[in-house]
Amino acid sequence: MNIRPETLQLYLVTERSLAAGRSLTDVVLAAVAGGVTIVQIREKAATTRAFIEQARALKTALNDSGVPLIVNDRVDVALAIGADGVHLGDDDMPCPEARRILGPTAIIGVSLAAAPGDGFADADYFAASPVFATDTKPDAGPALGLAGVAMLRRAVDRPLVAIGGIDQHNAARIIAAGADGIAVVSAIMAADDPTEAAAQLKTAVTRFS
Ligand code: TZP
Ligand code: MG
Repeated sequence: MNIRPETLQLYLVTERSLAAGRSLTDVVLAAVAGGVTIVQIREKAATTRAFIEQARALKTALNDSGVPLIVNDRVDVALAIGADGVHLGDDDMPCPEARRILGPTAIIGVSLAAAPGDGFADADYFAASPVFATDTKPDAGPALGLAGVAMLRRAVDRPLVAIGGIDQHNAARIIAAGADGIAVVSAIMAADDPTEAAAQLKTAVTRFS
């Protein structure tokens, strides 16, 4: 296992379109100052070249913080920039192939909507997705709810984070349901003050951890 549960406490997933004129790096660093513990760069529209440039810039910016950088979907981009790991969904490279390419120390995360079958032995953590419906990813599938988080907590023996529609008002309930942490996009990326938003989320998470 290449990640400790505490590292998942406050997981920021980026969305450039919500940065509202601010640079992605500035929003992410402000959020890290507020307590973000891990960052995933998610660039659904970027070309491969642009994704590599943006991921490399973010990795450099995060270097001093010690906060790990995970790449969404793309094992090749993660490998190219020496990211700490990759986050894989249903349509992405299967875990065993990702492990073979990235090596034994890379962090591999996998989104789950149901208990995993075979083929997930190489995953370091899982994400319950989506826990609630969200405008940020309208095609994310049916909401699992808190009962789904609790079910996955019982089903997996790895660190577990939850994503989808999480904000400062429901964050504590996610942890109470058994997740080690919360992953958010809009609650931080769209906040006027990402430092303050992250700090409030962190308080909600750690109160119940
Ligand atoms: N995967 C499942 S839901 C989601 C992703 C990337 C988006 C979560 O965004 P928000 O704004 O935190 O609801
Ligand atoms: Mg994906």
